Amino acid sequence: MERRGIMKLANPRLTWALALTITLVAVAAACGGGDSRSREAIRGRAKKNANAVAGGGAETAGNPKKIDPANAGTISGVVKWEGAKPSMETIDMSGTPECAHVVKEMITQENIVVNDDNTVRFAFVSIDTADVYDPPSEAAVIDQVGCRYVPHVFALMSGQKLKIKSSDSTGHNVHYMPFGDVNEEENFAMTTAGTRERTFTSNDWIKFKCDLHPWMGAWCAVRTHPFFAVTGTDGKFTIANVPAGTHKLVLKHEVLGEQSVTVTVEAGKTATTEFTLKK
Ligand SMILES: [Cu+2]
Repeated sequence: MERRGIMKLANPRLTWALALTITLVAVAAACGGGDSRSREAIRGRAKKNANAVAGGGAETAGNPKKIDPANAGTISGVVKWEGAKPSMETIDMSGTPECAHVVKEMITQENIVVNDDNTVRFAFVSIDTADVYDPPSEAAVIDQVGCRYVPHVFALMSGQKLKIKSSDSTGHNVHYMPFGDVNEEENFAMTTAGTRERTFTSNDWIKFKCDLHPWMGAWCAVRTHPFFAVTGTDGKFTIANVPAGTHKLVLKHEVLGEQSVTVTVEAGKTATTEFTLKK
C-alpha cells in the first residue's frame, strides 16, 4: 500500500491536486478553522452571539444601584430533569500518576448532573438586567482539589475578587477563556498549592480548564448585579432582594443551553418558578 502511495505522488497531476488540497486546508485553518481556539476565535463567536450570555449585555459602569429591601422580594424555584438520567463519562486518570495516586474513588464528568430527586445541579439562573450594583467585599472561590475544579459551576459579580485556589500539590495550569468581549483570557501555572486572585469586569460566561489534565473543566458566570444563583444538590435556587417588578429569569446550562421565564416579584413576597431540562 505504501509503495502505491509513493507511486501516486510521482504522478504530476495527482501531486498538483495534493498540493492544492494542502493549500485549501491551510487557507481554511488560517480563516479560523481547526481545533485550537484562539482568543480571536473565542471573541469572534462572542461578538456574533452577544446576547447568548444569559442576562448579558451590560458592562460595569458608574453609579451603581443600591438594593432597597423594602421594595424587593425573592425568587425561588427548582430545575427539574425530564427523561432518563444521562450517564456521565468516567474520568480515567491512569495516564496521569500525579492525579491517580491522590484520587482513589471513581469520578465522573459533571457536564450534566442529575440529582437523586430528578433535579439538575449546576444550572446558572439569573435575572436579565443591565443594572450595575456594587460587588460584595468577600471573594468567590474556585478550588482545584484532587485534580478537579470545585465547584464545577460558579458565579460572581463583576468587580468581585475571585480566589483561584489549588489545594493540590500536583501542578495544574489555569486556563480561562471568556466568551465576552471585555475580560481577558489568561493561562498560568500553579505548580503547587496556593492561591491567585483575579477580578472580572463585565458580564461573562468563562470556561476554566487545565491543559495538563483534559478532564478538568469549570464554568464561571459573571454579572454586574447580584440577582443570580447556581443550583445545588437539590436543584433549587433562591435569589433574594430582587427589585419588585416583572423580570426575565434566564437559565443557562453548559450543555443544555438557555431558556427563560417571566417572573413577577412583589415586595416582601416570594415568587416561585421552575425550569425543566431534558436531553
Ligand atoms: Cu490540572
